[in-house]
Amino acid sequence: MSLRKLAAGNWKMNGRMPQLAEAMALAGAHPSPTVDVLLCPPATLLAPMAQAMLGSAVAVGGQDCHAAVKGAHTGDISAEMLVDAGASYVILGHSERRADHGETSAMVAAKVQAAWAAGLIAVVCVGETETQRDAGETLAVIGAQLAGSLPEGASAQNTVVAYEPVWAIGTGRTPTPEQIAEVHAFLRDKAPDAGIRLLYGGSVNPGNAATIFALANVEGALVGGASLKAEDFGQIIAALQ
Ligand code: G2H
Repeated sequence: MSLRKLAAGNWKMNGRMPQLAEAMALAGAHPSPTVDVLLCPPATLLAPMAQAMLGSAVAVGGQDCHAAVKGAHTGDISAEMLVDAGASYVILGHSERRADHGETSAMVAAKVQAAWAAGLIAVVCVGETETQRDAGETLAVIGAQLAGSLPEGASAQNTVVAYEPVWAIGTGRTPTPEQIAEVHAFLRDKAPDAGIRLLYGGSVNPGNAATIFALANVEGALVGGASLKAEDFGQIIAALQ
């Protein structure tokens, strides 16, 4: 049985309390019988957003978690704390975490284990840099990231994989449909469970969403900038239906 498509909004380090109203408007305006909707706000908004979404079909998620259950890790947040706040998903291994915080695939795999243990669905990100693409290394890089970031036991129930080419993130540039299709076919082949949902992420907007979602093996999107506007994100959700 294939799972529903997933529209995931990654607010990154954007959004303060006033944006909650937008999120609530989104929950009310876009009930979708066929698409799972997920919002991943900054940690400060997680609990109030989860509270606001109670009774709606919109799930909330974290943007990272620590691999440990608890301890002396100043500034970090555990998977169980995300659950306490109302999260059901967590984004792990985003390229911004890999770049800004030196996260390796082994570190990501440890975080995925922690997320699963807490009952969270892990949204695991992979993607090549422009230099790697130009060198013809795209599939090798993505294959290594996937194998290194997913522990034994990854399934459609506990894992989502997002392909996010680093050079397409926040730049307004997107790969060609052929490039996305090639990577997603590769991910479908390499993913340990054929039911794992495969998202595309990187400058998804209302103008390009339909073309991307029409591609084989694209079962949703991880959306950054466009998820900050309820109207734009609503159009992206609509394009997935
Ligand atoms: C890629 C994406 C969200 P944006 O990072 O994960 O961001 O849509 O702004 O490129």
